[in-house]
Amino acid sequence: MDDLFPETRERLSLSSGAVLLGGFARAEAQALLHAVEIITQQAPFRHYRVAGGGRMAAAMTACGDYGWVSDGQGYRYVRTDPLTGRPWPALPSLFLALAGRAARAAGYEGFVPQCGLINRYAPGAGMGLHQDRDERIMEAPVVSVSLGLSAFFQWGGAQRQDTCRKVLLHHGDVVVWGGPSRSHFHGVLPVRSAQTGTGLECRYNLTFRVVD
Ligand SMILES: O=C(O)CCC(=O)C(=O)O
Repeated sequence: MDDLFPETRERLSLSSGAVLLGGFARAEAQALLHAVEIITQQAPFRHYRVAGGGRMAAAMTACGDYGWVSDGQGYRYVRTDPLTGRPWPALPSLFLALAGRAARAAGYEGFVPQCGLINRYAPGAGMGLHQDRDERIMEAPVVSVSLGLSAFFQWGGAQRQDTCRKVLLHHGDVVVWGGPSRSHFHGVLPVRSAQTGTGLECRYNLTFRVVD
């Protein structure tokens, strides 16, 4: 099934340890977007290069003690923004509180992220199937918040060739994955434009992570 009726999306298990919390962040979406705007004044969006030389379709930035970067030296977390030479902007308390609440709702107590990665997807941009494995601590979950345009999230298994489930993520949805699902493959299909509702012309995704 590609999409789900609202009443079944409030808490939808994707696999053991992974759950969609439909609309969990909707009430605070405007405040989250405002925080993103302030962060990106200090650490602007940029397109990283990936292994092989291509450009990532999603523009990225980060906040917190660490940001994820990709360059000629590979994929990794660093404490200083290579674009500005300054530390990443602090994680706003709003982000910390939401991440902790969402993790708890998904069954993960005591989640305190060190990093908030921010992806911006213009229409046509997506993210290929991948695992999140650059964090040195894999015990903590990843908390992922969707804002703006809707997009199909691909949720796979521990192996790249495992069958993927497609779930449409809307403005204010949160997905949490950890435990047995922490290394599952996932991706985002190219975002389509011309949607109504939020007035935003792109999709934002915030992921909160523990790095070390
Ligand atoms: O945009 C999303 O929903 C997922 C982002 C993602 O997979 C990542 O940042 O690793």
